[in-house]
Amino acid sequence: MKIVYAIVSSDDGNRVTDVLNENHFSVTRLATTGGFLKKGNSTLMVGTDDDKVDEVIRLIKDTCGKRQKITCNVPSPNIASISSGYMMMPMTVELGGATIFVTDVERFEKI
Ligand code: 2BA
Repeated sequence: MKIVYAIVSSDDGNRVTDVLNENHFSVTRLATTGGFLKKGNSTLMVGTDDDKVDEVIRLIKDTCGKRQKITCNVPSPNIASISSGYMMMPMTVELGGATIFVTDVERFEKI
């Protein structure tokens, strides 16, 4: 047996938990904080058979993989708008991604 730890963005935490549950994987989701950015993220713990680990990682990747989004909420530092101070500029930002650890489980019991 293995345990998969997946650190994902808080935005993706709900969705990936639902997807794993729908595919019959048990999940424990922890509210965690990244040590570098000090921002909230989610850590999922998924205990599963060795031969299911690749499926867990594929589901996480399909749901939380890195993707790009165009946002228009970024004020341009250079162009002052005549009416409201700043002009909003479209900008492409990268979302998602997951950091995954897989470890052996020495013993597993439900009592
Ligand atoms: P990622 O490498 O994608 O890491 C995202 C989050 O995953 C991290 O949040 C941390 O919570 C967890 N994580 C990543 N690698 C880990 C490991 N080896 N052990 C335990 N947890 C791990 P943050 O620590 O807030 O980092 C956010 C992003 O800042 C990182 O994205 C990376 O791009 C950057 N970063 C992290 N540490 C850095 C450092 N010392 N110098 C420069 N950039 C750093």
